Amino acid sequence: MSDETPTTAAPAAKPTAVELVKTASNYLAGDIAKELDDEAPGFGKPSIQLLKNHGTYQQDDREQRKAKEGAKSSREISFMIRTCVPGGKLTAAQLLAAIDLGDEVGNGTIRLTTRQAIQHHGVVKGDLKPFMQRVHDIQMTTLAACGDVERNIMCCPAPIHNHPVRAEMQATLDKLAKHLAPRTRAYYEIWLTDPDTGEKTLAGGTSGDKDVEPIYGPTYLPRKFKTAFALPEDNCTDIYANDLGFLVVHEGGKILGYNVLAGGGMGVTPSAAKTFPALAKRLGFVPPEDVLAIAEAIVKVQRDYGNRTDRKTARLKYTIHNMGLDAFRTKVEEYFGKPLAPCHPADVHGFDDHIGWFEQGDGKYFYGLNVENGRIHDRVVSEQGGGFRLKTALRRILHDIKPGARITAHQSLLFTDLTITDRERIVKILHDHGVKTSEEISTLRRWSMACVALPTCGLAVAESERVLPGLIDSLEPEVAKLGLSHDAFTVRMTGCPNACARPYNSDIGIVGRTLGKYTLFLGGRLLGDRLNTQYKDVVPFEHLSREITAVLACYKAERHAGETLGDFCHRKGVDAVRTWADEWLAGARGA
Ligand code: SRM
Ligand code: SF4
Repeated sequence: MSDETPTTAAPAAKPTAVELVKTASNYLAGDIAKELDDEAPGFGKPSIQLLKNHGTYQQDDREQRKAKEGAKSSREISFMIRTCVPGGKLTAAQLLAAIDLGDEVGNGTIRLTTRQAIQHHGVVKGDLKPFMQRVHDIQMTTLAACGDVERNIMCCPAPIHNHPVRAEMQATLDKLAKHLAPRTRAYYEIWLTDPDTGEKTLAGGTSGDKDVEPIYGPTYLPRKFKTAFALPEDNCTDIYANDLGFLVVHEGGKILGYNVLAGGGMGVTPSAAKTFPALAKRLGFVPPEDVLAIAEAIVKVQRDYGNRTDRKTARLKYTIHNMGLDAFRTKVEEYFGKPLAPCHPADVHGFDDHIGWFEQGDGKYFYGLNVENGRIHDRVVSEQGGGFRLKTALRRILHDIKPGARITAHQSLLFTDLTITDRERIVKILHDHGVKTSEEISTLRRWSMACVALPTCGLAVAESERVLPGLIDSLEPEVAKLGLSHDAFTVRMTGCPNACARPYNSDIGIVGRTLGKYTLFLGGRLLGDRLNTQYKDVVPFEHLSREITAVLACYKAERHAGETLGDFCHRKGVDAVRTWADEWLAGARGA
């Protein structure tokens, strides 16, 4: 069954427009090459869809739209480009090149994403090809960073060498990332042909030729597909939010196998009741040598049974919901060719964001630097001072010290392979550029995360990255007054319910509802294994600080010893927390 030519589910209904585009594209080639050479600043609709699979989104700065109203074209087109960084692991040279690209053809900043990848914004059409070529030159790719394929696979990035399990897990991720990478030649032919000779050939294969894409077939997947690896004691990759998760089961420094989790996903469309966030379900256990085969089987089941008639319900979570978990498992076993063993009892019980100084176990050190919302930029407020120059500081560190670099799933950065003397040098460089070390920022800020949102994200209905730092500024003194400065809880904000900063399993989720207004969620937790519950809706941004402070006051007053914020809200229930907090806000509790 697994070797059969892919078929699509629900044949009676009409495939979506995106499906038709993929089908006609000859393995993602379409008319991209032709349109790349024309004079227009952007691409036609089918190419815009296909380009996502090549790692780029056609966008426009939504604030420029307003500024240009009345002009011939009110949209200034540019492109977001995402580069894959499997497991978040890259070299100093690669990160430096990414920063250079941001300066040379992007908007002068780069962004570390919630899935350990890198995003550039503001690239114009004429710079796309040189951009892809530079990325290729540094042995990286943008292929499959977005689109209906396996995305950047996540893995705990910590380089802890006396923990052989981590090294083996990271090596397995590398193999899986290669195995699930699309094999179409379209990417190479469009972006990587010699610009001088202009030599181009048609994309490999013809529609229906399963050898071009033995795993995906000509129509690829019905929707994006995301995979993560995690350890029970360290779920820093938020494994339960992924379509496919491999939870390492280990004993005595050896990997016994992996618990396979399937069907996690966060995005919701509020107008469509059929959509919902879901945690991945525990499917079964596989020995290490079966990781590639089980991943391939699950991808193929999703390929053949995922919904290609409605993109809103096309993710694996809906396939599992519609089939039922047992029927899904049976189908996976059929494709896998043997039964799946039941899950090992191991489950997530710890979380580490790897921020701060650590020994690697090989005589070297690594340092986790908190990068607020993953944005690497210089923010000079005035000639007299203020602001910080993070981008310039990173250039110095990467150039002078040449550490390894790793991106965390919390949008931050690890410098690896440091000697003891590098510690002082790094701190000095950061301070010289007005950048706070991780030790100098609050626990609250360290565990906060915001998505991109305005002005580039076409789906944003509210601000996120640009307002979360200010919200944290206003919360910090309140948290200190309550004596909670050392309590770790996740605050995750997004500019819409698509949930790119994974707000639905956080302690405090803040989700854009409409411009300047948000829905508040409570009761998830650091471990990432529980969805939170809606607490208040349509909360104006200006009220968020006091609303959250009231919740924290309730937590402080009524928590059990050792109870985390999320566990407290979950135990007490959002209704009881709301009643208490509203009384506190009204002054009835001595606020
Ligand atoms: Fe996301 C769409 C940014 C992680 C769920 N996401 C988008 C787009 C491409 C907007 C668009 O479709 O036009 C955003 C680009 C905005 C911009 O201007 O840069 C965008 N997503 C991001 C990033 C950069 C947020 C960040 O601040 O880091 C993250 C890039 C990750 C990466 O490197 O691959 C990012 N997105 C996520 C996550 C978190 C995760 O994967 O762990 C989620 C929730 C998990 C999930 O997939 O369910 C997520 N993004 C979505 C969705 C909702 C998908 C759904 O099934 O409902 C969309 C909209 C869509 O696909 O239609 C979306
Ligand atoms: Fe855009 Fe919404 Fe994702 Fe934020 S959550 S980046 S606003 S799609």
